[in-house]
Amino acid sequence: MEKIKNDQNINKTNINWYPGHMTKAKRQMDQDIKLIDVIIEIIDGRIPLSSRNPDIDELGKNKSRIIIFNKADLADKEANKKWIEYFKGKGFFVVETNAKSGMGINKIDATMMEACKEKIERNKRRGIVNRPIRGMVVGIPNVGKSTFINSYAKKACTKTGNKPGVTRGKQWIRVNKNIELLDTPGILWPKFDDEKVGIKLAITGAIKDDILNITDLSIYLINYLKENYKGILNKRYEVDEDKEKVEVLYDIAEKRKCLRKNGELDYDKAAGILIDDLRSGNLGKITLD
Ligand SMILES: Nc1nc2c(ncn2[C@@H]2O[C@H](COP(=O)(O)OP(=O)(O)O)[C@@H](O)[C@H]2O)c(=O)[nH]1
Ligand SMILES: [Mg+2]
Repeated sequence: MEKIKNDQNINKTNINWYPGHMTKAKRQMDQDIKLIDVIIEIIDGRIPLSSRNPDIDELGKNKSRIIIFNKADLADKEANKKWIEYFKGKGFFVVETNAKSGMGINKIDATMMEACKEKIERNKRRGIVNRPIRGMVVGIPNVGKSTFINSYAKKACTKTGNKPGVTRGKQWIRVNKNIELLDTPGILWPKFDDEKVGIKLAITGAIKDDILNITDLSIYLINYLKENYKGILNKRYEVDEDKEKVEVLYDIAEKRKCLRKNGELDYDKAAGILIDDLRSGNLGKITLD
């Protein structure tokens, strides 16, 4: 009994709100990873660190690794460059993409081949030809896994179906004669060592915003924008952003005529407008990590 109570408390403090799910997803991924050569990890370019779950490094330690730096269209261009260099420096192959528009997708084939070069050469030496390299897309919720798979694979190719005995129950998408992709992406759980990571995940929409208070999120965002993207709040809402962060939120509520029924300012509504504007890119290209 005592233990259950504790678990519920953990849920309330938002550290780990889906432990059951997480264990199951991880076990599934452990199995799937055995079937593939290369892990295609999708991250949200606005939060390149916060949108990664480092468990993938352990799970995929013997596999080739590609990072898809997705939602690059919403993130700060200068920051994108720096983060991409950072990941390359760690030994990852990196492709910058907008999975929604298709930007960068044409670079995936060559990157897959490059990432699996050793494997392809080993196969050749052993006389194994015509064996496609196999990849699996992984990432935390909402980073664009489905959009990516659709954009990269689904349109132009056929499903290979089940291969009895070898890959029972698995659907593979044949991208071209050299490449196959596991049809279903692996879902990683966001990680919350740090409260700020949770806040950034909620602001960008990776986790449900009812888990964290939207006004708190907006205050964090206002403070961050004041410090890192001077002028953006002023430009969008015509507010004096040098004011204290809470007052900036009041001013946004006023400018946007966010009123409750009793005529008082509705800060929650203003917070919602701000967060929506960030998510849709209306505030401009912003990186939070
Ligand atoms: N602007 C932008 N939106 C994207 C991009 N990739 C995905 N999205 C959007 O992000 C949301 C989540 O994408 P989805 O593929 O469902 O994520 P999944 O949960 O990882 O499968 C959807 O609204 C997509 O249209 C991108 O590169 N740029
Ligand atoms: Mg999906």
